[in-house]
Amino acid sequence: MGDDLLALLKQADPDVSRILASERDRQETTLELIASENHVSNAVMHAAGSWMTNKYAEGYPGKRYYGGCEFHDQIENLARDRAKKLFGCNFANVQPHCGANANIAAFMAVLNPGDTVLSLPIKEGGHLSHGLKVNFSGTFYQIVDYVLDPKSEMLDYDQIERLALAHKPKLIICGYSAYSRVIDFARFRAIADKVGALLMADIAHIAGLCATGVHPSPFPHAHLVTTTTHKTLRGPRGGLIMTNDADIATKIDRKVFPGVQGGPLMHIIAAKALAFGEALQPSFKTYCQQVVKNAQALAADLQSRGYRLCSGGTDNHLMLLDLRPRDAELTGADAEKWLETAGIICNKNGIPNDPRSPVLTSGLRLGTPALTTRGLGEGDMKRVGEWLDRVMGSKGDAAVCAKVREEIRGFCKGYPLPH
Ligand code: DSN
Repeated sequence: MGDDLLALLKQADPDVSRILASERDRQETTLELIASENHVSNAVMHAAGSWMTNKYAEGYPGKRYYGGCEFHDQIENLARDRAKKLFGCNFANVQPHCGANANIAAFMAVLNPGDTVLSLPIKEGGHLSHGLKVNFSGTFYQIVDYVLDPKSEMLDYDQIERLALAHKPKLIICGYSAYSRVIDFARFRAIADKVGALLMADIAHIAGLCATGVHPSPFPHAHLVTTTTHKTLRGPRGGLIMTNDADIATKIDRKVFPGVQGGPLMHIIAAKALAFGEALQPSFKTYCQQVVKNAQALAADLQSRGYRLCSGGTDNHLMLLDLRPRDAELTGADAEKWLETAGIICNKNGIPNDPRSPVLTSGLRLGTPALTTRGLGEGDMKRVGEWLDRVMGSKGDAAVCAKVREEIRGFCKGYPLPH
């Protein structure tokens, strides 16, 4: 689609076309290691840019506030049915514009302002919508933090249970943005049941892995499951909420619309339907398995070069590097900047108990979903590890970055974006 689209845009608007062409070139010639990003198929991209963008469809299939919604009902029903099949649950709302909106609607469906929520804070690998003070969650709800075990840097279920017993939260949240280990959803549910809390699993990062059995499913354990659709699930940018509880389902529908949003993005819902269809194919399971194999290969390579991985490794698509043992002076901010110059895109990330501020950090988060989509395998991870180490080891030396940039540009020619 790329060339056709750019030719059309060039005629319509050279300024927009120039910027989009540059972005395509950036994606094509760099290595995308941001754990929350991916490259969608051309079919998903087309669906997201389709006629469905022209229509208001406030409401739900069969109950819209606008005429002309026959095919919008069909596409939303298809997306809902496929989401249910993919995750093995009874209900799906495919309208949230993003993961944060899904979480707002989920909170509003089951909580009253002031209710207590037990969650992992962002500085330990949680998400801002799970209770950060300046976010809606930290503003309107009473947040109690659990933290990772300081030694193992893994979830400490005994501590979570103690906190749950002490604070009697109405909601317990699991599911994270920078946690590389398996989540024991059954154990979380047992803790929730002990204190009469609801369990919400935000599986945004691991959704593809959960859908394919590469990570255990949050069902039947979680009362509510929220996710984005664009990370390991490899769909368009968007959100999704699921449950098996009919009462919670009714509340979720009311809170997504009209509680939080107006008109749904029907073009994105069409693209979600398409992506869910792709994820139901056997090849998607193979893809997700390869994502994890690649992450483990990259993790092992970096460890062999003297980098410390938080928790000592990875079970999923991401890893969190503690840069300090390799270079006490190196910050995540510097590493992110130097690596971008060299054609490796990633993000600085705080590590548990990070002494540095969130704008500097001592860590780097790396993920393999996008590289795996392009076809890189475990053998390629050595190469990626070597480039990472050369750039960081040189402290961002301009000549080293320029050399690595050229090598990566050449390497990327062998791994084109989905077409
Ligand atoms: N901002 C996302 C991430 O990068 O993990 C989470 O929503």
